[in-house]
Amino acid sequence: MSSSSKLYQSASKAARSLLSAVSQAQRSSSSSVLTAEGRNAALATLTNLGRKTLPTVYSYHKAGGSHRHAHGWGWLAAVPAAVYMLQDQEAHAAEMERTFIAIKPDGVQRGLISEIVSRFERKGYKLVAIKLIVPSKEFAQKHYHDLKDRPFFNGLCDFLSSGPVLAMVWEGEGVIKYGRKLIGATDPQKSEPGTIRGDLAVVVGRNIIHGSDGPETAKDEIALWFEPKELVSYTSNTEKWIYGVN
Ligand code: DAT
Ligand code: MG
Repeated sequence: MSSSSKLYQSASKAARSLLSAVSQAQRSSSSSVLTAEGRNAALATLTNLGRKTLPTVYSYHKAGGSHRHAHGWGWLAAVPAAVYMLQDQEAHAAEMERTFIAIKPDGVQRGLISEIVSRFERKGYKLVAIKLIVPSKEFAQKHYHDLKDRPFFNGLCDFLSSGPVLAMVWEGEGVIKYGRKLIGATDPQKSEPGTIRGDLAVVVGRNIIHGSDGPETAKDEIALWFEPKELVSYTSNTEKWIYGVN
């Protein structure tokens, strides 16, 4: 198990025990259910997790520090929020990867941009870069350099540089491999129905979309098509509903 998975699990466990302590306390009208000692232990758990991995939670706790010694149950209101923030951070602790996806000139001309983008969006992946460009033939040759000895290489590069290409970077857990599943087999005659090529393309020479085939190519292709400043890192509000461990 990777260290981030371990962190992920220990954060989950801490979040769950906090939630159960809180709901137990909320079920009882007596304020003695969760003692000051227990409360401080719970907050210490959050703080320790925060120090290690969860800066948002830590600063949240620090910002709310004045409530620590307050009497009553006011501080409890902060706990579920902190737990959700913890879960937010958990999502980030998971290993996110990025892949390069491009809608080729045939897909753009056929008006399939929104259809294809929506399949990645609906799955739960996050768009972190996008632009419409007409690549030069030299650029297309760089992109497809692995195929330079294939008989179709020249025609393929002519085609890729024949019109606008929608270049994108998508982020998510397992997005490189699963993105290829969404796309389907290279030859649309063999792509399964339900995949992008299976549903929307007929022949290999017009298979409408490109997707990186592994972590190394993903890295190289993102670097070829985008400058680092064009990649936008942000937190999506839906992440806590897309990632989580129960
Ligand atoms: P993929 O695009 O699924 O990663 P690939 O990297 O093997 O497939 O090939 C790149 C593109 O080259 C592919 O999308 C379409 C074209 N191509 C592949 N095999 C071909 C063939 N046998 N005849 C014509 N074009 C082909
Ligand atoms: Mg390929």
